[in-house]
Parts: sequence; structure tokens; C-alpha cells
Amino acid sequence: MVGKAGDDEIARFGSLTKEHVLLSLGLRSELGAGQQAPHEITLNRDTILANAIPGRRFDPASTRKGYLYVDTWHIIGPWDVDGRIGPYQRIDFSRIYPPEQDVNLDALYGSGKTHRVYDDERGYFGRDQLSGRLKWKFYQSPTVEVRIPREQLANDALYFAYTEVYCENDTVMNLAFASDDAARIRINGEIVFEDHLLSPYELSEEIRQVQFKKGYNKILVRLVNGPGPARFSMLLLPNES
Ligand SMILES: [Ca+2]
Repeated sequence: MVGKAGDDEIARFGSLTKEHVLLSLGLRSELGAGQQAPHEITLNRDTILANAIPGRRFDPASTRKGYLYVDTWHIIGPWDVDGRIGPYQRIDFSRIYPPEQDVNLDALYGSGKTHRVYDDERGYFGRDQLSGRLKWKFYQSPTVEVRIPREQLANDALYFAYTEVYCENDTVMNLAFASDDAARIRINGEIVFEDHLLSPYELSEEIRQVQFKKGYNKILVRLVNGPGPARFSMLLLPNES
């Protein structure tokens, strides 16, 4: 598939490929938000999945080169999504939930979903009751795709994921963000990625240049799932040098 990227981009990321869309568009969400049509990606997914390694500590002088992904997270949810859809059928992020005001990993919230319908598209599906009590759960992802764990998975649900990464120095890095479905990602409070649609997961949905400071950097992901699995990824791209 011929893409729009220049030759230098092709050299960096390999030949362009059509991303396999893991999300089943046949599943219905009660949120009614639009779903983006699949489109091309500019990263070679197979190469990345085969070679990316986990990390949470970044040193520009490190001899470790190549793709890095952030694998360790604290995840909380599911909350009910309030269902407000803004203009153009976009998920509305304007309602602020407690983790956006203060991340307290010891907090317990009684406001979670009390029932769920779920389908991870890998044979885990059904419906059941939940306690409605939510607390942060540690999760280490074995792959670039950080999937909401099965016991927390629900359709039409809201999650937060939190982690901290350590940088040896102030540094600017290129990050590829992706989400299934809608997401808002903050690094040290600044929004670095926002996807308001119930879009398919694509590894290079957005590539952004992000400023990291020396020391610990706080990363908060707000994720809204429509149907099916819920997942996101944050991939650090190798420097060109
Ligand atoms: Ca989904």
C-alpha cells in the first residue's frame, strides 16, 4: 500500500503497511459515537511488535536503541461513561473524574459500574454484576498494546491508567500514541494525545514530540471503551541519529 510518507520516513520505519484492524466494527456501542474508518499507518507494525522492548527509565546516552514501550501501569475502572456526545459525535471529556484532580493509588471509589457487558474478542465475553467499588490495580503488559485486564473489561466504560517514567535528563522524544477507543493522555498534566472517536486501534494513530523533564514524569491515560477490547499504547521511537 503506497502511503503519503516521504522516502526518509519509509527508511526509518520500513515499508508502509495496511494495519490489521483488530476492533470488530460489527459490535455495537450504546454510546452512539462515530467510528473512524480504518486508514493507513506509517509504522511497520510487525517490526515493532517483534522488536519493541519494555522500559520505564530513559537515558539518551544509553546504548539501548530502538523502540521502547511503557509496560507497567496502574489501572482503575470501569466507570460508567456519562454518555454525553459533543458536536460531531465526539466523546466529551469535559467531565472531570477524581484521578484527574489527584492520583491517589490507595484511593477507593464507590462510583464504579455495577454491571457490565464485555467481549475481548479473544473468547472472553458475557455479562455480570460488579461491586461498583474501584481501586487501582497494578498491571504489567506483555506487549506494546496495553489491554485493560479481563476482570476490568466492560463495554461503554471509562478507565484511567497511570505510570511514571524516569528520565536521566531533560529530553524531547517522539512518541506514537494509539487508543481503542477514545482517549486523552497527559504527561505532567499537559495533554499530548486526544482521540474523541470510537476509532480502531492503530499503533501510530498519532506521533508527537514530547518534552520530558529530568526525574520522574507523570503519565495519565483517560480511556473510554465503546465495544470490544479496550487498549492503548505509548511507543517511544528511536532517535534518528
Ligand atoms: Ca473497544
